[in-house]
Parts: sequence; C-alpha cells; structure tokens
Amino acid sequence: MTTERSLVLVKPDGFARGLTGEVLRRIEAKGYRLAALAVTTPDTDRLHRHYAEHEGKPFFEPLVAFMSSGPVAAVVIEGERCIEGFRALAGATDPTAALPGTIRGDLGRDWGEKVQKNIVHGSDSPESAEREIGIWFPEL
Ligand code: RTP
Ligand code: MG
Repeated sequence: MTTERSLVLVKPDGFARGLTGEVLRRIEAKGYRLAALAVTTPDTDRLHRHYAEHEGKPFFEPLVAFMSSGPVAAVVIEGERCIEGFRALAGATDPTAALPGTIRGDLGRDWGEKVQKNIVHGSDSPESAEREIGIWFPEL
C-alpha cells in the first residue's frame, strides 16, 4: 500500500469560527499524520493557481475573493489512502446536503451567500495533491 499525502485547507469561514482544532482532531482521530501546518492569508495569485481547474466558472471569482478574505490553516496530511479518506471525512461540497458525521454535515450550513462556505478543502486525486502541496508548501 502506498502512503499518500493530501493538501487540506481550513477555509476562512472554518478558521474564523474557531474550527481548526476540531478539523485537526478529526484528521488525527482517523489516524492520519500531520506533515506540515501553516496559517496564512493567501493572495489571489496563489488562489488562481490553486483553483485553476475552476477558472471561468461562475463561482470562480467569488470563491477567490472569499478564500483571500482572511487566514486559512494549510495542512499536509499523510497516510494510506488519505486523499479519499479525508474527502469522506469532509462530506459533500454542499454543507446542507453533506451527511451528519462529516465535517461539513456536522458543522456547516448554507449562509445564503454566493459561494458555498464549506469549512474545508481536500485534494481530490494524487496528481492534485502533489500540485497543491507545491503551491502551499514549495519547500516540501
Ligand atoms: P474543495 O475543492 O474545496 O475541497 O471542494 P470540492 O472538491 O467539494 O468542490 P469543488 O467542486 O472543487 O469546488 C471548489 C469550491 O468552490 C466552492 N463552490 N461554490 N455553486 C457554488 O456556489 C459553488 N460551487 C463550488 C465551494 O467552496 C467548493 O468547495
Ligand atoms: Mg475540489
């Protein structure tokens, strides 16, 4: 079995609500290791690179504005199949539809805003994970 790495973000909504510890607790309780951790307010250049796959979609600019609106916690996690495993911990993109038991299902809701504020980001494939880790932690 190959150990994977994934890039997790506690987004500005989750960070401002003081949910970083709760997200890290769930990651560690699941058995994944924390390999890197940083708090930063990302600039739009970094976010354009991070969300390149969404460029041109109607939610792209509001998403970049939201993500640059305050500090985030950027985390590299490690473990067997942790990319899929963290996506399962996070739950569905829409926090209203996300199942209870997941981070978004337990802690998220619709706030009636343009962008879905859904607390966390997690890489969606090994290729995305390595690309995203390079954007947030170029030294790794
Ligand atoms: P993420 O990348 O943040 O882990 O979330 P995801 O894979 O579940 O969702 P994705 O499709 O990659 O979308 C990235 C983020 O954009 C925001 N979004 N808003 N229609 C909308 O209002 C909408 N669609 C997407 C969400 O914050 C989503 O996590
Ligand atoms: Mg995504």
